[in-house]
Amino acid sequence: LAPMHLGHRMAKPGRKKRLPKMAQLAGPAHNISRLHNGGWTVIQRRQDGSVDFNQPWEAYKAGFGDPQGEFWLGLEKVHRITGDRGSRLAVQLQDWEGNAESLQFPVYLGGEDTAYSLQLTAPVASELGATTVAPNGLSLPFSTWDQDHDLRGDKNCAKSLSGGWWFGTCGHSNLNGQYFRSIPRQRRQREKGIFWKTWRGRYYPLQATTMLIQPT
Ligand code: MYR
Repeated sequence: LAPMHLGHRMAKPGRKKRLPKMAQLAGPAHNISRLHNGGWTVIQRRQDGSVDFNQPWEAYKAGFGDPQGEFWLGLEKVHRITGDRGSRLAVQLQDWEGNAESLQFPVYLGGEDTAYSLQLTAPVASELGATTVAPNGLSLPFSTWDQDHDLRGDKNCAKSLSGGWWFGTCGHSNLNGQYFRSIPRQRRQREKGIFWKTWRGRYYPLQATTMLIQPT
C-alpha cells in the first residue's frame, strides 16, 4: 500500500501548547522521527504487549497505558485535537521481519454523541480498502466489548476479536487487538491479534504500531 500523502506540514505557532504533555513524548527514534517536528501528537503505541488493550468504553474514552511505552491517548482528547477542521492521521506499522509501512490520510472524529465516529471521504475510504463506501464517504463509530456500534448485526466485533476500534465488518484492521509475540496456531486466537489486512493480511499479528494526528 503506497502512502497516500507524503507532505508534512510545519507546526503552527501556538498549536503545541494545546496538546497534552504526554502526547508530545517521542517513541523509538526509528519509528517516528520523520514526523516529529510538525506538531504531530502520538495517540497510540504498541510494541511489546505490556499494556492490556482489551478495555471497556470508559477506558477508551479517557485513555490508558504508559505514555513512554504502550498507550491509548483517549477518544475525547483525540476528538478535541481534531477540532472542527479535521486532522491528518498517520499510521505506522511494523512486521517481524524488519519491514515498515506508513500511511497518512485526512480524518475527522466526531464527539461521544456520535460514538466518536471516524469520518473518511469516499476516495480515502476506498483506498484504505473499506468494504462498503457511500458516495459521501464513510462514517464509522467506535466500538468496545461493552458498546457495540459495528456494522455486523450478527456479531460484536470487539467481543469476538479484542480491544476497541472503528470496526465495520470485523475484518479490515484492528491496531488495538491482542499483542502476540508468536503466531498462535489456532485461527480463533490469531484473529484477535493486531492486524491491518491490506498490508500483511488478516492473520498476521503485527510487531509494532504507532498512530499520530496533526490538526489541519
Ligand atoms: C470495514 O470495511 O470493515 C471498515 C473499514 C474501515 C477503515 C478505517 C480504518 C481506521 C483507521 C484508523 C483511524 C484513526 C482515527 C483517529
